Amino acid sequence: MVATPDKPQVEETPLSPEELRKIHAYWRACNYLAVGMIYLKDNPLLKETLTEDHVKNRLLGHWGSSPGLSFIYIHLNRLIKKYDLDVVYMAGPGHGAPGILGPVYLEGTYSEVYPEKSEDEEGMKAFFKQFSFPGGIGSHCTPETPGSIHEGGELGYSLSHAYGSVLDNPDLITVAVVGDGEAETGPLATAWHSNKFINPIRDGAVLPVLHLNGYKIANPTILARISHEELEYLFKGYGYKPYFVEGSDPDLMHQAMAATLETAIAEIKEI
Ligand SMILES: Cc1ncc(C[n+]2csc(CCOP(=O)(O)OP(=O)(O)O)c2C)c(N)n1
Repeated sequence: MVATPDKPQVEETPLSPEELRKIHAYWRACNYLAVGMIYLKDNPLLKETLTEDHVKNRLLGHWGSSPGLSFIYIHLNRLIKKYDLDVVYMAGPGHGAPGILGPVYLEGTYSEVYPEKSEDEEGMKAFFKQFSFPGGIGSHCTPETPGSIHEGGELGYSLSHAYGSVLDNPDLITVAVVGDGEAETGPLATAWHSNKFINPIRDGAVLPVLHLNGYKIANPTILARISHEELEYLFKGYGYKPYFVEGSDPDLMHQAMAATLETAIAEIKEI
């Protein structure tokens, strides 16, 4: 079946109304944190009227990448809990770090490692201000990110690192989120073939998620401009079974993502 925007390929709706409400709220909280990290150095809860003094002078970090990265993070967490999975998240669109740091802060890990970035107003202010700020952290997932083993600053290596992580690691699933801009680098374009080195018994599995948000920063990407049909055949040619999750209605997209990930994880487990 060909997927069209808002008409997902996998049509089940596995989320109960309560799960859907909670997942959507969690995602919106992540998006708030992403905007806060990119723009704010003060007034983190917007309790005061916003003034220029609250806003960073130099803005970095990709807003256009961040909601997608959090969206995938949250949906993976649901399945990690449901099936007790061992999963590594490899984030390719590196400047989308706010989309990773947001959920890492919300789940409590960030404050555990950096107690001064506590889960209250003061901690949130410090958490926002440090992002891409002199003396703080970079605008991509730097080694300071708790649990980070992939430096997102130089594009091209997320998929090779993902395949490397599952070698001789049969119970691991590494989800590599590849930016459509990153996909245009030589190392990434070649790395799709790493599936040829994987032994289904001895090694774990890599689940690549191509983040087709259409742009590499502000320029159009090739993979987002070719037809679904061409894209599907390209990835079948590389040896993958592609699924499309595409649209703009959040409720439909949460259900579509939940259903598609369930399908992909079930297929991996069967293998
Ligand atoms: C090897 C390399 N070349 C160029 C850059 C500069 N750069 C940073 S982000 C980016 C675009 C990335 O596009 P995409 O992967 O689609 O991420 P998104 O636009 O969604 O943030 C580029 C070209 C880089 N970081 N590394």
